[in-house]
Amino acid sequence: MRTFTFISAVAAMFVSAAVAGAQEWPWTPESIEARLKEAGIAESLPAVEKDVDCSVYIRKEGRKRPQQGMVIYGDFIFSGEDGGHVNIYSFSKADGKVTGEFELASSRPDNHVNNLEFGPSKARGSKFPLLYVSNGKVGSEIEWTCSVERIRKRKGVWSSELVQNITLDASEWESKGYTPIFGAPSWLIDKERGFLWVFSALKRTVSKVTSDPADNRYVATRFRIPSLKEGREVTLGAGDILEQKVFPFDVWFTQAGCMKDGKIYYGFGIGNYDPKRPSCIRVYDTDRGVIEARYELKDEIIYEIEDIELKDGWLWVNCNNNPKRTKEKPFIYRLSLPKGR
Ligand SMILES: [Ca+2]
Ligand SMILES: [Ca+2]
Repeated sequence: MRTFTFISAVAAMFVSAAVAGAQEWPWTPESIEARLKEAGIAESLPAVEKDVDCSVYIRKEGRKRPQQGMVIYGDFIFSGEDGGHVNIYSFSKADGKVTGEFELASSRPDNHVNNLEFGPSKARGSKFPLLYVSNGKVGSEIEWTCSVERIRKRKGVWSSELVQNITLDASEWESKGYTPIFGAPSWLIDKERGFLWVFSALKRTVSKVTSDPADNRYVATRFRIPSLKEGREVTLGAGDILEQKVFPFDVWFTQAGCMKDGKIYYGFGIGNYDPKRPSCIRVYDTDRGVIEARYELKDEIIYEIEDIELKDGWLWVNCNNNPKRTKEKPFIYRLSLPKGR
């Protein structure tokens, strides 16, 4: 088992290296914006956020695999890793010490755990809300499935139980008049309004597929949050779409994020591994259908943004780094919200 996990980890590193290294990405943030202006689809882009307050909040210990989705509930930071391991940290102590850990019920080598989200309220039989796990691994047989899990802590032992799979069926979106998505749905919970959103792109965001950023779009699609009474396996298709909003493709390399009251806070880029694909955050206003704020964070966030939480009036940005390139432990940054709110 240990050998198998090790081989998977090595394989995952090669895949990451192939994605980050071999592929020549010809666009910079500036040239993408210039191209969108030329194509007449940059009218609604707001100015880049200035004077951001950004600092390292936690240096996380206990890393086993690449850092991915993160959620915070009360004083508990749940930080997911590729494959399905979750480390728990104290938000108030901010000392980076692992206070607990468990494997997701959906843990498997091709579960990238790209985005973690909590449901709107505490789950029955748990001190925590239901956990919504986005896979995010293109080509995986579970790429289109969100695993819904119930976390338990009993006598100091953490565990997680699978209570539902939500699978997206996008086959009829286009024929029903919606903008289709290429795959890798990122599942977001709008806790304030009680909806489940799927964030993805029209085309896969690699240079082979998106040779021209003017041809791609980011797509946010709203659904109900399926009740557990709907069963263990739920499929959401075109007939379940409540609303869809389509945004300009002005930034590359989707990671993950969170929602609050109709707004999507989403991270992009691979940090300083490639100056053409630096750390960026966008805030999408799904009511108005516009990008509300743009952060360009190449100097502030040097590592790869993985997930974002909004808590106590700040954004908390979970990052991954490459242990071969730095001795630093992976960071969680504290970042100021957009101004003018
Ligand atoms: Ca990621
Ligand atoms: Ca998230």
